[in-house]
Amino acid sequence: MSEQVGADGTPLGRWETVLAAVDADGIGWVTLNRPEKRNAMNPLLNAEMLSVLDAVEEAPSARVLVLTGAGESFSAGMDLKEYFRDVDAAGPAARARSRRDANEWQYRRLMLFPKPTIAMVNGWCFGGAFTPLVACDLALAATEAVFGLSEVNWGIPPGSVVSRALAETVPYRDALYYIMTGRSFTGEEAARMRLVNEAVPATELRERTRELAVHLASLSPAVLHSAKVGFKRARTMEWEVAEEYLYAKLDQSVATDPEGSRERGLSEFLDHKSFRPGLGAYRRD
Ligand code: ACO
Ligand code: V55
Repeated sequence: MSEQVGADGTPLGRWETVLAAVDADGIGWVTLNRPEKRNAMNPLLNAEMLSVLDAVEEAPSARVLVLTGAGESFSAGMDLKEYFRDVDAAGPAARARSRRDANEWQYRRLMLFPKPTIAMVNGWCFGGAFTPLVACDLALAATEAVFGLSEVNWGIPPGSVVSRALAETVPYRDALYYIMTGRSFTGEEAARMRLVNEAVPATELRERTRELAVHLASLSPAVLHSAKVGFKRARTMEWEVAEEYLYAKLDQSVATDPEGSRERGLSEFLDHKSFRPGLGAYRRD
């Protein structure tokens, strides 16, 4: 008998603070799940996310990762009680450990994650939540979602790589305006300044995200991986170095792609005339 796959899909494991499941479309939905605390990121969530990312990476059925939040929040940022106050009390070793776990999943693991990643900002998104938001390849938000660099409102400058992530995505004046005023802004404004690709009404967010994820899942995983890592790595390189690196990445992709995408694509266009690459991809199945 085949395994039941419900609307939310097959669970990838059990965690206290995160839900992770792969649905029938191959979408790995990762849902930060402390809705009663607005999905604030505490040390347990940060440690669990490392194991969740391993599970999504290792599941052959998961072709795209979507990161979102349970309830009315994407994430209210770092947990002010458990990540700051309680960790202060536990001493410097505990602080070093909890910073390491947070940064490890929020950008090191996520930024170059081998599968395409989409942040689906369903609601509140504050402070530390900007790091995984920017580390995801693409981002969609509810028009009504509320974002903010609220650090200055409660007494710290943005820490970790939050300001670095802002500098990567939004213009200088917008970044400093929100970092320095602590004022919040909506999903609509986030799309205007290109912090997210697009904002759609909350009622349409999941379907729009699914459509984008299904499209990414239709393309060759090996080619997409090389394309994303190539772009993210080459951003900070000199042109001459980028040329060497991107050619090396291209040749690596062609040499290791288990589907032989390049030869297949050339043949479908040149020999079979079955598709026009300018207007879409050939059918992989
Ligand atoms: N850390 C710890 N607990 C939090 C956090 C947080 N970041 N955010 C919300 N909570 C908790 C609240 O303490 C409250 O807990 P309780 O029910 O046990 O008292 C519960 O979540 C609900 O919070 P409310 O404030 O009642 O929820 P509301 O829906 O009215 O407001 C909002 C939501 C706007 C997100 C508000 O909770 C808030 O401002 N949170 C803090 C946002 C923030 O500034 N985060 C830190 C960014 S800086 C950084 O990440 C380093
Ligand atoms: C922030 C995030 C941190 C931290 C200190 O401003 C500040 C956000 C992810 O960890 O340790």
